[in-house]
Amino acid sequence: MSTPLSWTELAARTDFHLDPVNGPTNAQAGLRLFGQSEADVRVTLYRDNHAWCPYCQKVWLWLEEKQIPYRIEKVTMFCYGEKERWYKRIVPSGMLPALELDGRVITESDDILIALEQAFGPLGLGMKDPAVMPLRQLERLLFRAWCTWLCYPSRPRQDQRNRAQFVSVVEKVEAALNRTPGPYFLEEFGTADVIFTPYVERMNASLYYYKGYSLREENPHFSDWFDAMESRPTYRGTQSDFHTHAHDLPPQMGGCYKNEDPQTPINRNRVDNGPWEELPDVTYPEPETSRTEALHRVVKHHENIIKVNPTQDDLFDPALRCALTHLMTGEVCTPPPGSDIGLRYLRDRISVPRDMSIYAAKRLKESLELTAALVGNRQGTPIPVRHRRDQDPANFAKT
Ligand SMILES: N[C@@H](CCC(=O)N[C@@H](CS)C(=O)NCC(=O)O)C(=O)O
Repeated sequence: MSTPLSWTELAARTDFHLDPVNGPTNAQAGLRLFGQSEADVRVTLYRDNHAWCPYCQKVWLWLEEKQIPYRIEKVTMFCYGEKERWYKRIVPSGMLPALELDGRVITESDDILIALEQAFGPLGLGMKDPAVMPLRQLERLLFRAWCTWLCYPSRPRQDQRNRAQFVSVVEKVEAALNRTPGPYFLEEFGTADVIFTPYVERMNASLYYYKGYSLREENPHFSDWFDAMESRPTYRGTQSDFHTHAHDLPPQMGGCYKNEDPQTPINRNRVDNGPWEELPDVTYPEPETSRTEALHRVVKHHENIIKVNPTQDDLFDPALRCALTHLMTGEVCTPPPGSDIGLRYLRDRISVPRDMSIYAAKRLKESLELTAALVGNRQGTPIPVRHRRDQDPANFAKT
């Protein structure tokens, strides 16, 4: 097949609809009501545009679990653009997250959760509960061991020592998870699980990509915990994928360094070039809507997607439609010669969950790559590691 479907024909092939305000957890919402009225809103969460900030994910997940009605104001992170002046008037440091509760501004994610608990009650056992406190300390210990391993260049022997140090803390976490009858950190799901979520998700992605180490696959209790988290629609709505984290972390962390483990290049190739289906970043069954979701999101934003792509518009437009035609019909559609770079540029910039959910992104990447490979093997412009200004939201319409 050489003629792709038109934008009108493509639009007709998706009936994907998600109610951002009252539907399941999603990254696009500006208001969350959980069936309540706007007059009930006492909270505004200030978080980053791209859902990359781990501390924001912590507060986001807590609000979703407790179904507290809230507004969301999205702010630019230093690594991908300029901080909004209006935000610096509220939070002069520009740091995220911040929360406004009954008109009072609170920063520092732990202080935010404590304030939310005071207003709305704890999620399971609270932040200062004697059972939760040691788990919060353990999370910080794991965080530090992860940073030491990931964020400094090291020779093989030092890398091995850093790995051993990290694994020794993981063993403590495995032991903590093993002490409870269920998959969570305490008998019931609660604050402790929320506290661990953002960085454990990022550890799973980054160590797989930079160190050839698969946290989720190598540790049975972590594996059960991830599976249990993925059974929660709240977590699924905030969940990212390996590719997004592998490339959003370097500028945020001040660098991520790969080691010389023979598994590392294999993992890196899988994350960057697929097949994405095989990655241990998700295990819940793929929803039937993954393709229609991906199509819906691209159709909605296609004008901007085409505008920011490095390939000429009149070349990239049909190439993108070829990939989407493949996504929806399974039929191979040859794009114009020279469009491989543009297709891979987009493949590398699908951000989960900002743009779409994890399975939708896998399906779209698969079709973009298969279509690009028909006309060439050139890679897109490399993803920068010191900043992500290629992701400046100023180039995109508000979702
Ligand atoms: N201790 C703070 C840490 C917050 C933090 O480090 N936020 C980062 C993003 S993850 C930030 O706002 N950096 C400024 C920026 O990237 O614009 C908390 O728990 O809230």
